[in-house]
Amino acid sequence: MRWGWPSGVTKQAEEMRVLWTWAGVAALAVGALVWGLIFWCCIRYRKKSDVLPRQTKYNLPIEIVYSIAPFFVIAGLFYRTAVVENNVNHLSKNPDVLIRVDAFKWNWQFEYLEDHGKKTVYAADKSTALSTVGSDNEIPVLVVPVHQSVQIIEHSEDVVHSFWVPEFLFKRDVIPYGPDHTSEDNRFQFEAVTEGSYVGRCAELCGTYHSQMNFEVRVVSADTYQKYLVALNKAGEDNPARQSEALQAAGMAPYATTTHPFNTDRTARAPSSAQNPTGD
Ligand SMILES: [Cu+2]
Repeated sequence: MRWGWPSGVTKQAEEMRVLWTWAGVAALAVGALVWGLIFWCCIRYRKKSDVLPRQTKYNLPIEIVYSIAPFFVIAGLFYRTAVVENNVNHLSKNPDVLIRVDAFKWNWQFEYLEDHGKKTVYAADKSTALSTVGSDNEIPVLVVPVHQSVQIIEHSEDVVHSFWVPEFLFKRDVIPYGPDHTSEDNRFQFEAVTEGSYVGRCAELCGTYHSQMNFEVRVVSADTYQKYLVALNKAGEDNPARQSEALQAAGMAPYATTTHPFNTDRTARAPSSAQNPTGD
């Protein structure tokens, strides 16, 4: 039973769904009790004659019970919410995959920093992380392995953006902290459980082309993910087509399939391509 809760594709989204379902069960239980008491009173104490019934007031035990009972209901809801929230915000010391997301007006760059504790760097230049960046006519694609903990470090080059994947049921603001970091870049972590392609969007109004600041998340098998990293390395650092070449080499569609460049219509499912920048 999900009672209108959208289906997510991460472990975290499923935890939220469970909280929602049980909150619904609790609400229905309270509802059943209240409806039951109302109908019981209506029937038990309906008017039977013109004699004025015995008048009662100030029942202290009942008043104490109905003052304290809601406190326990609220405490229970609060506790479960706090537990799920902590799990959703949980960061492991050693996530399986560490990726830096750079947001800028108006696109995204994905840097694959670490894979199981090992730095992923271009073989030719051992200091640069494997990365891809979106452009006016190519949607940036973030590839992550299924059933692995993926930690994201968010970094903004200019203004506030927000990393949002509707199917993750999650978004997190990307805050620019400037050169003298007064705080740390936002981090979050997820574990995807369903392979597939999911559209991602910027969810914080960030300027003229905010609505076109889309990306795509590909959740793939661990094997395909490894192939993708190898292919990225092979495609080279200065190759403008490295993303599409690497996606294809790893056996995936070379361009985003959930969104088009310059087309924010979420129902448009035809593949985007560099040759078709307007998406029509
Ligand atoms: Cu933005």
